[in-house]
Amino acid sequence: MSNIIWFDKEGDLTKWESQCLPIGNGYLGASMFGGVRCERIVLNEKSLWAGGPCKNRPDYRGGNKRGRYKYVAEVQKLLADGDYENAVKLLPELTGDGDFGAYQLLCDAVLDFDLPDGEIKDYMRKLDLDKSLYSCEFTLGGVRCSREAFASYPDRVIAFRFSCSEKMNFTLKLEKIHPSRIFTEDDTLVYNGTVEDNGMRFDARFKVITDGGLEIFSEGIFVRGASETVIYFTAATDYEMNYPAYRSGTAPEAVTAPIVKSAAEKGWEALYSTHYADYSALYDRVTLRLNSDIAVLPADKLLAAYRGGDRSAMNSLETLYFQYGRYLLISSSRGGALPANLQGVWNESNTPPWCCDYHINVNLQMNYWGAYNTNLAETALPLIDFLDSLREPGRVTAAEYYNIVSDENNPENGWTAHTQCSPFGWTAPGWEFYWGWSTAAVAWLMQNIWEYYEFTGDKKTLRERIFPIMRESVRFYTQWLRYDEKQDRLVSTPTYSPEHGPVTVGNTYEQSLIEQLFIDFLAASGELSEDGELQNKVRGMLPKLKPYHVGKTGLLKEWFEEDEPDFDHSQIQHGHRHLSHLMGLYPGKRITSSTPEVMNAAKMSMNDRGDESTGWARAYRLNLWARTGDGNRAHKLLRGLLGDCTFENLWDFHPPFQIDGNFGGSAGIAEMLLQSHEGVIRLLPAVPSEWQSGAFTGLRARGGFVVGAEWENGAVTSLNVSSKSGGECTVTFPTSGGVSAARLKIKAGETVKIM
Ligand code: FUC
Repeated sequence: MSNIIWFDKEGDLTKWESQCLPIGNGYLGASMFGGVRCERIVLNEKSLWAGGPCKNRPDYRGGNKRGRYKYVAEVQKLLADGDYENAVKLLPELTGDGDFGAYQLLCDAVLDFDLPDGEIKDYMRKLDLDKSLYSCEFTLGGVRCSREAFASYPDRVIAFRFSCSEKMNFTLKLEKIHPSRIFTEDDTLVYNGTVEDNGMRFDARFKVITDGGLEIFSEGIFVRGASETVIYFTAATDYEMNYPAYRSGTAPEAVTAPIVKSAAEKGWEALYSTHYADYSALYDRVTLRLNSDIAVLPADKLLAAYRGGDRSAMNSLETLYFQYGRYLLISSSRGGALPANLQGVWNESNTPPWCCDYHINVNLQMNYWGAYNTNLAETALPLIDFLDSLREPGRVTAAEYYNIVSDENNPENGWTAHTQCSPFGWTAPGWEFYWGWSTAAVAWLMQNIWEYYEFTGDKKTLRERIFPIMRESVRFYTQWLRYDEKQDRLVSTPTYSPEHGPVTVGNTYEQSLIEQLFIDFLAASGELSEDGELQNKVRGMLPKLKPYHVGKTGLLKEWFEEDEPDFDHSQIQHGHRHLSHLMGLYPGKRITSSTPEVMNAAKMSMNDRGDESTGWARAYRLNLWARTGDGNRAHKLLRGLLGDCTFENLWDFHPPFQIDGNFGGSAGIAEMLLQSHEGVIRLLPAVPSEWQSGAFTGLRARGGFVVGAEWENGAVTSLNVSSKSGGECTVTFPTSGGVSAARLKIKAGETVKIM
């Protein structure tokens, strides 16, 4: 089955987040509407940011205020003494300040086509996920027009092709531009400028190869009498992921000019085949079929049919959404570039929601949940690089807010970051405590990078890239934890469960994330045969974290103090979108079938939170229910995510558009089909009754195993497991008579067919 998002009508050029179709190569993004006479292409370069260090901001310090640890100590003392009122008064001191900046739009390219009058016929615009190719075709006044575009990672270029059965004219004009010079060099339109806020330099080039005439005017080009025009577009900035200056010192035009030149030399066909080879090497690893009947409908009608409960629309949309998440990840997260931000790489504004940043109290983590189980581990490399780049600025934050100091005698002594991060090493808390303080956010992110190793077995990357980041984070937490007499635990304090409830000591969110980090760190140390003082310290601290407690109500406690008489229950929101006390169930591995009491409390907590929420929060619930093994409930969440939180172009909304829900949804579908967090590979652990039959290939399990299976009436009918590097595993799978298990020994490069 082909995976195509298509429409039989033009998109509304004013409704970007719901109508556009996106392409991207990790560095660059373009989104198109399929406008017939007028088309708008929103263009992005992922490092184009306002904020950060610059001439006008010589004292930029990543948001860090000085000497905050004194207030932190005071707050800790007051909380330990039970003086909540005075502790809270000091919280405004535990914040960061300064210009955070924001992800910027590069510009809009607006195209006006000189077309005959008449009715638009045979219109179709589509994003073909299998081919990673956008196209739009129609007939107007007897003229057939075709427009295509793709974004190539290997050639770092976006190519647009405009063809017509008759010779036609069009203009291309750049709008919503930054301070710049727009000029031409031969057949190339150059848009060269700076971001006003910080002087970041950028250069964008449109090299125009046409069989018609080409004229240049001040903000654009005029193409006359052409039946085919190809535009090779690229852009670059002088940003570099390098503390403290964050500038490369290289003129961006030195990057862009050779790119468009060689792209044009290569030409459309050869560029596309390089692009397709690169893309399909990732994308084609996984296929999915749910049941057999499918609906072939434009995306808006498919969504409507899905909402109406149409079975074939369900099969089609769920597989499409699954692959769309993978497409979006490949298109927005590739090695060498920044990781996928709140909107991947796509952005139409200079003041986007939440600055279109790197939010780490759920969003950035969720962006990468599908990277491993949907077999796209390479897309997580930008995340590893980014976290590595936060270590140096994160040491300043560790020193100023936590008094954990790195110096010559004690280098790499601990780094941290809070709710929001920028490409300029903003690691300080936000400018308001109640959303901005999140000491355990980094511990959470450490799961994302440890899993890279769990799923790939790539020891070199573990040793050289991942372990140093984890180890320094572990150093931070081992110095941060305090013994609390009242609780008889080692605690993080003060803690604030993301955007919910009162400020407390050792809440479940922080305790459970630090516990998981310590466990993963010991596992990583074991893999690398590293053992020493730090590992001993961690072993000693681990049992004293005691994160999970079941409250009087039977729910898993989000706050340790919940049952105390003076606990302020009025601050609890039962339907809150965050599920911060359930980290141990997903993405963590501490609440499992072997901890039935806590599992039960977790389920009660999930019921208490309810199923209705914002986009990402539904995707989160979907993954959690998948982990409990309740396929029907997971499916209910998936239906809610698709039915209530998805735009026509299948982008997730919070609202507004936020890409984490797409990624979390895709990861959740994989989690319903295959799980491997309990030491065995479990097939169809949470398959709903709606998925009677189906098949998948290429899903990945921990240990680097790749699994393909088919099922009928919930029973596996065909199953194979392969491994690149070889290994042993146990696989369990439902059969018509119950659950079977197989112990496998797989040689490197071998595929074992179990049935
Ligand atoms: C977190 C969430 C919000 C939003 C923001 C970008 O802080 O609580 O809902 O998704 O990130």
